[in-house]
Amino acid sequence: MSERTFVMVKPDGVQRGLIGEIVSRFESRGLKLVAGKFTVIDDDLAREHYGEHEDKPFFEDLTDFITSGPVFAMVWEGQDAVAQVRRMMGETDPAESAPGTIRGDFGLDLGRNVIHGSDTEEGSAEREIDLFFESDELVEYERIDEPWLTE
Ligand code: DAT
Ligand code: MG
Repeated sequence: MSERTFVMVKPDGVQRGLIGEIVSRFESRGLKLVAGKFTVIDDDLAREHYGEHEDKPFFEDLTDFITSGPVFAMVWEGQDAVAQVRRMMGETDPAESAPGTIRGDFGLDLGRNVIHGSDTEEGSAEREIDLFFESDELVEYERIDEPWLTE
């Protein structure tokens, strides 16, 4: 089923020049870019975005890090997009992530894992998309290869 997911190149990924590489992987996979925003997250948005972790010992470091520089926030659409993006990202800890995944290819450390993607929990992707984008920032169009991507 076609669905949308929220993805973000984190400040480390931006500073390390990985935006293009990461976007390219999703594009080549056949996912469709629906929205994109290059921005610096403020503290309120960071705390809301990572609200599920507010009681964890790493929460302050996490919100400090995610607000420390620009991020590239995106919405990608496609068949099973939430789970497929998570598979392409690898594990939360780059050290545990297989080569070939984004974190496994570009990261070494749990606290600098390059990319965020919505988890597969019901409603997570919608919640994050709504946090970062207005509905008129989501662009509806057909990609020319769509008929060739799914049976
Ligand atoms: P994910 O980003 O894979 O969805 P998560 O939602 O569990 O992982 O955690 C959000 C981010 O917080 C994660 O990308 C990196 C950081 N993080 C998670 N667990 C951590 C830990 N034990 N120590 C330090 N940072 C952690
Ligand atoms: Mg998560």
